[in-house]
Amino acid sequence: GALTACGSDGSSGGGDDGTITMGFAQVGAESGWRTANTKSIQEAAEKAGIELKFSDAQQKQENQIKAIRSFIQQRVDVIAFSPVVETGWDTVLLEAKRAGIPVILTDRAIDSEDESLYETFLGSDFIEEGRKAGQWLVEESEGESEVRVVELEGTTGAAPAIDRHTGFVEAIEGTNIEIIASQTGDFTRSGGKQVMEAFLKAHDDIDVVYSHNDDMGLGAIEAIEAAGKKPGEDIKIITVDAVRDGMQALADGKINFIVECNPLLGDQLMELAKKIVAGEEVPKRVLVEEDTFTREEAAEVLPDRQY
Ligand code: GZL
Repeated sequence: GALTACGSDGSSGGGDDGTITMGFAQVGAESGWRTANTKSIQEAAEKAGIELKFSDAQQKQENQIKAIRSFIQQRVDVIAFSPVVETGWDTVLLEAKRAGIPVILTDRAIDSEDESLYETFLGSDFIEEGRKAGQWLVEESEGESEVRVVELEGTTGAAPAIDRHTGFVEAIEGTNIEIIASQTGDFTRSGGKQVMEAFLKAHDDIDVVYSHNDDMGLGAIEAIEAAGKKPGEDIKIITVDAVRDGMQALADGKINFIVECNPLLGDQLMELAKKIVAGEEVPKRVLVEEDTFTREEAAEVLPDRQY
């Protein structure tokens, strides 16, 4: 393992003055959620007195792997990252393990069999988010003959995309709700707009859009309005995240229901990092608190919304 410097009080980890250095490999800047998540991490590091080395991978796995390798070279005290997709991490995480540098997963998970490759995973339960979205639609569709859903999926292979689909399908099982088309919009507004334009050309009987994040849902609104239909009325929209722009569209009646995915993980991340560097035990899985919002609830909370 690494020769972690020991401060005068015998505390392990951190530079010779005890300052902890964290390398953070972020997914990118693809959505309002991601921007809020980055801000939370940077502000929390500042507040916690942790020196942050931050990289933006523009949603490319090879850039995240390069960043992690560079953090290993720089001998940071702890590495944290949000894996853009679930697979392909074992090699580089083994390198971190051999270098004696602990790794924290934030936001998204990996599917590795080897749980020793990371100390903890701090993030949402995406399957539960998908269930909440599906359950709302089931209640909303009581008495309807048939409900046809098109699905705007997040980045292919990403934990939130895989799990939000799984949870939604589980919730609508055995009901009159049917997903007639699914396609990735890569979590971006432009991606959501392009896919929705294609869906509208291919299907003239769409009742609902289930979008894995607000940004793609906002893109879908543009496409629906361009097609002369009323989003939120002719075609209902359900999204996930609850960032400001999504909540405004919800308050305006263009989105019908939003499942919150809390991006403000910064403070919890820095506390976990301090414990890990100090050699303390931490839980393998740390969940974040999050809610759901209807139109009335959005109007209430919008003024105080941090993101
Ligand atoms: C979810 C996060 C997702 C958001 C998207 O925790 O990974 O990535 O839902 C973001 O907005 O792009």
